[in-house]
Amino acid sequence: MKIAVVGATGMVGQVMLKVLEERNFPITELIPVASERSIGSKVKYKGTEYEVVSMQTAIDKKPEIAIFSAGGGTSLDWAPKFAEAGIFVIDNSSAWRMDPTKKLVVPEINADVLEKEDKIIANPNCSTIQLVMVLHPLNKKYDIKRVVVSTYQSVTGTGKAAVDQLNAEIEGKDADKVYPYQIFKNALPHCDVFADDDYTKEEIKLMKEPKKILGDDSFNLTATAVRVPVQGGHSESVNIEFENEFDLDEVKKILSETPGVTVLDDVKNNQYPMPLMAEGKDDVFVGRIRRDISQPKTLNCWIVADNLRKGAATNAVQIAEYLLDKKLV
Ligand code: A2P
Ligand code: 11C
Repeated sequence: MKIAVVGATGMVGQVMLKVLEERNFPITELIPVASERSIGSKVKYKGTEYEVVSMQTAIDKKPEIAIFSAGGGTSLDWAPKFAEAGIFVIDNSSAWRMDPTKKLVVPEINADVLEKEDKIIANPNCSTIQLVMVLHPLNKKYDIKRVVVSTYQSVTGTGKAAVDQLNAEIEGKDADKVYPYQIFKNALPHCDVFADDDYTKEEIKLMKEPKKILGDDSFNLTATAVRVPVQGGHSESVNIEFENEFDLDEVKKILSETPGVTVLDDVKNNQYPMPLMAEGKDDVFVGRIRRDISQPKTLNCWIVADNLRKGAATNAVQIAEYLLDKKLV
């Protein structure tokens, strides 16, 4: 299978190559793509160097699948051109997620919506993916009424330039600022740009995408997204109100039996998920699972995942694996 990785030089693109390699995805030809300024440079895959090519060259090589992680604008311009050439696009940007003609997929939850005709498939936002991995099994059992989520997001979610800003600030060097303020020793209640009603676009993604993935419009979500000086993954404090009563031990059992979710919840021994332990792992970790004592039928929990892996690259590669497995490609 010929695979193009669009944005191969970027933060997610690099992890994409690693995940494809680790999962031994059956690649006969790897086609790395980046912006014009990177054409001719090299990326490594399975110990071999591959030359970065242009978008058009990639289309001309006719890969079966192109995994895009090069920003929304690039996807809007180029994904339709790949699709017209018969190439499946798995797009990691926000460009197509809420388009009613496109599927928004977390394989453990709704891969079965995919059909041969779905040439552009949207990968959800990283903070959405880790959230729905926990919401989905609980929604099936107890029927969610409302979710309140506050995020603590890694700078890796913004890309390489943000990691450079944090590292430069740690070292006391002059940094090119990606954020409007210093991020080291700080917390910015500001992920992505401000949009409608004074919410950020990141918060809007968190409020809209879960309903589409779960295929359930009957519950509501509200979100506050915060950038913190962390690199290993995104964390989320989540308050979930159900329509039905739950049993706490049963909640833990359901989550521990959910593929792709690991329960880490032993407060007597200080065991709970953290970005440092989630970094480099594919699972979504959940802990601090407890009853909200302020109101009935309500649960609090803490969800952490490596935003570059399950939040981006791993989820996209799992979609590609599904297409292959079901012979859709
Ligand atoms: P480049 O390295 O040439 O800038 P990050 O989110 O870590 O900043 O990475 C963004 C990725 O998207 C990089 O690989 C970047 O390539 C790529 N990219 C940005 N703009 C384009 C574009 N117009 N066409 C193709 N790739 C792009
Ligand atoms: C962040 N969630 O951490 C973002 C990164 O819509 O795909 C991914 C943005 C997106 O800032």
